[in-house]
Amino acid sequence: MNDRIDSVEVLVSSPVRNYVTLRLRTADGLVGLGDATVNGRELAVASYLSDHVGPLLEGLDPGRIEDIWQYLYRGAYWRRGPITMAAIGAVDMALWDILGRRAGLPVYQLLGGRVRDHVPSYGHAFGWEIPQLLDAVDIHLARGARHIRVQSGVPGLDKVYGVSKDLDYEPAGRGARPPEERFDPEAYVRHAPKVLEAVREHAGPDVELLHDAHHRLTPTQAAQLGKALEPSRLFWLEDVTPAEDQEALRFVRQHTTTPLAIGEVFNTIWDCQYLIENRLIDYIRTAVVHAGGISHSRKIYALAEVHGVKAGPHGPSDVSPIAMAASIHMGASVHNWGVQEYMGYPEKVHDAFPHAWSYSDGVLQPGDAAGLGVELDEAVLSSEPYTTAYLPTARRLDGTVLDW
Ligand code: EZ4
Ligand code: CO
Repeated sequence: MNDRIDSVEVLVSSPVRNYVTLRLRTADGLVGLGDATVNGRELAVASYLSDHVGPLLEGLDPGRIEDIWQYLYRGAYWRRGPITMAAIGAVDMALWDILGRRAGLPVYQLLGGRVRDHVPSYGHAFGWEIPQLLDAVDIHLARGARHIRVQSGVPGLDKVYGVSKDLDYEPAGRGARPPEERFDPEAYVRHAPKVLEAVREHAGPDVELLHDAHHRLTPTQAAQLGKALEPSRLFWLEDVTPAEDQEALRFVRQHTTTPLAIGEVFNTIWDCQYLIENRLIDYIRTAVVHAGGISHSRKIYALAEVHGVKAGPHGPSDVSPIAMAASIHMGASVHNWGVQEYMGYPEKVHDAFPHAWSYSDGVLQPGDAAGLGVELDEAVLSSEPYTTAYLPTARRLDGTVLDW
């Protein structure tokens, strides 16, 4: 018996970006934190938690982590999907946090202990023009990074995913409607190989290069791009096609040896199963927050391990430092780990979520604090109120909606 959950709080806050945070307390005074942020749908998951999940949790034994997961997942008729799974994910993270604090051990220790000295990560280098991009790559290299994601502009376009004309890149815009962008996949497919070739030439053979196509291509375009990028030897090419049509990846795979990564919008092991079992991808990108927390992510990684697929979790700045902590603890203890995306956070976000995990020289460390090792500074957290913010909507040059 591990006491009882006696308080469930959902905090919606906006230190630069919008975050949904779950805080559980036990009757004997322990606190557990979970991240439930779903970018652009924050209030939906906050309602799911406070209206539907919170009342179920009160009085339960927080040590029954797997049982509570099954209760919230199988016990509800309507299930799967990003809102449900982020809510369950937040509860699961908070329960592992409580267990760690109760035991006086970091979560990675509860997961079986370290299997590596540090957790490899990659950051984002971008430049609208190639010379700016090469300067950005140099900054990452000087920091000691071994993995770098590179994104650039496309001639003739004003806005392109992953890059801006100034040095700041923040995809989500405040306002009642998403900002709109015009995109030309054909021009992008023609241009991207030149960009990656210039980066490879500049950075030399040793560094690992990653690139994100953000669900914008047809299967044929994706295959052509993968082939054209082979001389640049990518670590991975991410999200080449919209993930619903999983058979498309088989076609892409038949035509290129460029490694493929996908899954940042997947929510359950069943979303990943076909691609993993058929070995159609090299890296599975589910984020611990959006795929049901630590308990469920472990199962996804275990399925991946059997099929030679590695973890490469999503880690933009809208995955809060709590979910980042959970991911780093998994990265320290999961054998088939590839690399953790680490976009980084504005200073205010680090201040709002003081954390034991750390980043330096291109790698992450979980730290040795008990639990997930993240606290809340509520004054900073609530210093900016939530306002609606959305990732952009993309349209083709003729106005047809394109996948963001
Ligand atoms: O577009 O952060 O790999 N990273 C990404 C991100 C996403 C947004 C959505 O959460 O694709 O930049
Ligand atoms: Co991505």
